[in-house]
Amino acid sequence: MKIRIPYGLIAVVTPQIIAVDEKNYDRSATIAAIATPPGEGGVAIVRISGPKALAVANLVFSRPLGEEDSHRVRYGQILTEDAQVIDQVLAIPFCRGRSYTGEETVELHCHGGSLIARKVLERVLEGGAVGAKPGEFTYRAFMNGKLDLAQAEAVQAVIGAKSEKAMHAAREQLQGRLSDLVRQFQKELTEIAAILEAWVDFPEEGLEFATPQQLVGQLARLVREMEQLLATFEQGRILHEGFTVCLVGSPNVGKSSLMNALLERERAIVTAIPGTTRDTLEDYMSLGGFHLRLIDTAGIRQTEEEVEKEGIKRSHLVMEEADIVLLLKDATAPDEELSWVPPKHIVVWNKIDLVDTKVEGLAISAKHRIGLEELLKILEEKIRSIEGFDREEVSITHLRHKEALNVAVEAVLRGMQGLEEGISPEFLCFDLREALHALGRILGTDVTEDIITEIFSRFCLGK
Ligand SMILES: Nc1nc2c(ncn2[C@@H]2O[C@H](COP(=O)(O)OP(=O)(O)OP(=O)(O)O)[C@@H](O)[C@H]2O)c(=O)[nH]1
Ligand SMILES: [Mg+2]
Repeated sequence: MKIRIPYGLIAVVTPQIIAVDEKNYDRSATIAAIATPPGEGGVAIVRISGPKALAVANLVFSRPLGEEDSHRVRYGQILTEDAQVIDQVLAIPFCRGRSYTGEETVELHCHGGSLIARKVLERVLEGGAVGAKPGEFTYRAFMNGKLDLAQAEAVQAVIGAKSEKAMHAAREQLQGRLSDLVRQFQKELTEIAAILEAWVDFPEEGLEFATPQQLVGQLARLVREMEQLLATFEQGRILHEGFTVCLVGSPNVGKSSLMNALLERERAIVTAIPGTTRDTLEDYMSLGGFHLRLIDTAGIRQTEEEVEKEGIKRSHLVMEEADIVLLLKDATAPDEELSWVPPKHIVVWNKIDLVDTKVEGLAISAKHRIGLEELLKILEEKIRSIEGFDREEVSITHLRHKEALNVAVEAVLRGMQGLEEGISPEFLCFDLREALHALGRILGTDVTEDIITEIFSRFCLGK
């Protein structure tokens, strides 16, 4: 016999936004914005979306546009109220919801001057559209079921991706790989919850569909899979923020020289005076498709000088947060003892051009660019050794997703424990529902409007 999923549970897993009252967004309005970046360019796009998109376009465009023009390019002019030409444009209507937002949309491709684009937008606003808020187009796509929340977040991640790897991960999330996995978790949890609910309703029949041991086994497997996904947060974070490499050492060992050598430009001040770098200094480079965040720091030594002291304090702070610390040492002074040791560091001997004897370990010359390839190779290996980078698995990149998954894991673990202790199935259902709700938050089925607003307000205008 097949188990029926009770209605209450279907409601939990059916995509819908539960607590959105849309005080920040008004979906009855027709919105418009310039969708291309500010500045001069070949083309600028003004996007109009909403119930009156075609009507607004028809007020400002020289040719009538109808539903039969959907997905076709129409050439014409944007006209002022008294028929003066503002610009020659291409208009593309998207009708019957077949658009990014899932609403009637018209794109106007005008000349790429920022003034022209603004004039066209102003005219569109005169025609009855209202200016869109940041992310409002994607918000509508989300509300119209074109994207779930994890996918919507991926849109911004795709736009903001700073490395090949980050773009790949974001694209996967946009295509719904993370969402599919979360839905799979939801489906399995729902089935188990349904069995438990049947048990609540018909206790005399006992657990007809599965023994408590079987259920515990299934839940344990789910927990393992969710924990595996959680473990990818580390790589996700690195994709998102970059892998932080911090250069530390005593004054004058060549940290700033190495920073410049890696960046291939004179980013940091280099002098023969110990204590040159006072503040932390950061910049980015790419390595093997990864995004590297390099931080140069003030040389660490005993000092009473106030500015330098503050700089050294910052060196210590940066060291604690870095993914890897390059501890630079001067090969001409190999016996120097340090009174401090950074966490997870690699020792790099610099200035090997000045010593005749062979130096053990990783040895470079920042000034003469010797050994840099070896150093970069080691750094790349370090990044790749992080859990999951080699396997092409789905990763989570947002703290929000991590927190939701954590809640789900905790709830399922509580449920499992309850099952083992023979607790009444009502309580177990409660735990599983909590897990389902938490998973729903990743997809946006169970989030408050504040969270939604927070997410979309981080988007760029016109997206
Ligand atoms: N011969 C040689 N000199 C180097 C090398 N790397 C750095 N130097 C020199 O060492 C001196 C100090 O270099 P910096 O890069 O400013 O050293 P730093 O570690 O940033 O020093 P602070 O900012 O004072 O902590 C400069 O005169 C550099 O030209 C190297 O590989 N070989
Ligand atoms: Mg320096």
